[in-house]
Amino acid sequence: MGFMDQFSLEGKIALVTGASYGIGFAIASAYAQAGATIVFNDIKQELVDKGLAAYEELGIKAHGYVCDVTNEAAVQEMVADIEKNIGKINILVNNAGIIKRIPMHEMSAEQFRQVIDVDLNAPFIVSKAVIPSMIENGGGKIINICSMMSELGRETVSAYAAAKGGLKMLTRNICSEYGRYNIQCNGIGPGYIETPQTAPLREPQADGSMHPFDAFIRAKTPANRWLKPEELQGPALFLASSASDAVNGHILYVDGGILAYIGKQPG
Ligand code: NAP
Ligand code: GCO
Repeated sequence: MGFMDQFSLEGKIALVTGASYGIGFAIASAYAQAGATIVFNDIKQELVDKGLAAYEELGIKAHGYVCDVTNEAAVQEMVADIEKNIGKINILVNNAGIIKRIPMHEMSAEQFRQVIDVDLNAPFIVSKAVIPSMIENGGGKIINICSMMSELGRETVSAYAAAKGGLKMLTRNICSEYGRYNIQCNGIGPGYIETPQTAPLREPQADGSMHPFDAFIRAKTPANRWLKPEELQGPALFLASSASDAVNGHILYVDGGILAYIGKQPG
């Protein structure tokens, strides 16, 4: 086996949740290029179809499922179908996520719960569904998509920060409970990435001006720019491959240095 073979995903089956587009799509596409069979889900058939077409455009024959990751019965049914018709899942990326930017004192308990449900409860549900087969299979890789908000707070994202902080600890607990079965569970903590989720903070406003957050985050990022989904592909491949078999319970921040930086001096 050559040195670089440790980064190969040949023969592996990867489930990436919420991967019709955005970060999940970028990660799944990288895994396909490394040899993995790609399975993804989305809530709506039209988005699954759109995702299948987008993968096809890259020459990737992906498998798509309509499944709401917060629905445990639906997740268990999806995983059973994958295992029956495609094979046991070797790699799980808990990527599906939502955010609601609302001042906490104006946020309803239902809105708070919705964010926790997708961003924290769902990674538990999907991980629980795939772990038994990973144990039978002699091991596996679980990668949770965390956030700057796993470490930092900011106005209007209380539910999201609570969920992503919890997801950091869920990552460490899966590592602690299942490391003995050769299951490595790590997180990726992206910085600020150009996807539909951050479009409201990044794109020109109705009056043509830029959202003040755009200048703010550029000043907080040493590279002075937003990052691209493709910049997560290398770190995600590392954590999915045998190159990271001795890495467990780690959150790999891919943030252009935000967490290390006090921020650009004004003026
Ligand atoms: P995005 O563009 O909003 O995509 C999120 C994906 O998750 C969509 O495909 C969405 O499907 C899917 N999804 C949402 N709820 C779901 C559910 N209940 N069941 C199944 N799929 C569901 O987000 P993104 O920027 O690619 O982010 C992906 C992950 O990275 C999220 O966990 C996010 O918190 C995290 N993250 C993002 C950034 C960033 O700067 N963009 C930074 C750090 C972490 P629908 O379109 O059908 O809703
Ligand atoms: C926000 C952004 C962030 C990013 C990401 C940062 O409103 O602050 O949406 O939360 O999505 O999580 O790592």
